[in-house]
Amino acid sequence: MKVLMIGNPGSGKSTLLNTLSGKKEFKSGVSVAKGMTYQFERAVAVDGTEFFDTPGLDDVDMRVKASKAVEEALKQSGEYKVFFVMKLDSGRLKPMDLTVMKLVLTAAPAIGNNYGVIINQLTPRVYRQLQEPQGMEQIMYSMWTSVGEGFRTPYVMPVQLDPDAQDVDNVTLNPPFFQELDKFVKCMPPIVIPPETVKDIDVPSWDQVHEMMENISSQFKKDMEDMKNKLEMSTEENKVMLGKVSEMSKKMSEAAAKNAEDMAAQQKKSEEMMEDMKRGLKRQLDDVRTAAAGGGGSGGGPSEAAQITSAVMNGIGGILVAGGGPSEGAQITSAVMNGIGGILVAISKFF
Ligand SMILES: Nc1nc2c(ncn2[C@@H]2O[C@H](COP(=O)(O)OP(=O)(O)OP(=O)(O)O)[C@@H](O)[C@H]2O)c(=O)[nH]1
Ligand SMILES: [Mg+2]
Repeated sequence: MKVLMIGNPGSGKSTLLNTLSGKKEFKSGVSVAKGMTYQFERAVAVDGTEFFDTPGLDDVDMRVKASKAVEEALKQSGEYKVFFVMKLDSGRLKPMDLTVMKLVLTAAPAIGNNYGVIINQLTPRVYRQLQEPQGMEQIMYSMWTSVGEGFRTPYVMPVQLDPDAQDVDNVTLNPPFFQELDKFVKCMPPIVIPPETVKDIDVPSWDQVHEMMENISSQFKKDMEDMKNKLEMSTEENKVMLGKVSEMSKKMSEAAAKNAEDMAAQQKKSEEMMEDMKRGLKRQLDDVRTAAAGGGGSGGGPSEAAQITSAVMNGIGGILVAGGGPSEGAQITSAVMNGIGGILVAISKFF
């Protein structure tokens, strides 16, 4: 089994291979302007796995030499696990890394979409973002759009930056930073690359492909920003609508409370008027009774009957004006219909 790492200078290929192989056979470290690895190199682990390191292609002077080294690594025949190693720039894939992917995949069609992508040296914040489905989806979508049909891999692995490895030569990563990667490399399905199917990497078209990748990346960035703006706009509209609804329901509950208050005040007023009226009627009834008792021997003349009628009629008027309870009003009205005697009975019952 051959584990091959391809990618631009400084992406961390040699460091990862040293860590995975358990041997510090690949020279890794800081190299200003030039790549650290400048030719195809190999190391064999104790279990027989061969680890292939290649130079970064993003080095103008070295590009032709580096592409020959990658072709050589791809032509070793047998089973391969191919990985592209890259870092992000402000959370986004770099056109330079996508250019390398596109050129190498085109030169080795046997790989198709059976390769892995290691997004290396991620800051804790971006690493966390890529743990979210949405974060990883964005990376995958941008990558798939760039490499095109037939080259869209589902095997993408984010790896967090190991602070102890920063700018250190020939270092290996601490276990928490490569354990997941180790599993990822082991689980990657192998493919066979027949050497005769490997073509020359089209280095002369580098600038053209790179320009294409830049256009795709900036279009993707613009699409993402548009989407974000639309989302923010609809959130803003929702906020305005929600504000209106809560304002309306506040007004409605205020009106309902006021209505209840008015009704309670009205009720209280009616009760007070009813009480007044009862007291007035009682007084008049007492007057009638006193007048009736005073007329005793004569048996009551027409003037007494007139007095009683007028007292009762005043009572009824009082009730009608006060708008008292309908049952009481009805009792009195029907009593009037039945004559003065009836009125007296009804009024007596009323108290
Ligand atoms: N902090 C941190 N630094 C890393 C990590 N991986 C690599 N580095 C550092 O990055 C620098 C470059 O790493 P290399 O492994 O030499 O990169 P490369 O891809 O082999 O580079 P070339 O051989 O030039 O193509 C070194 O200083 C490493 O210590 C990591 O996970 N965390
Ligand atoms: Mg290297």
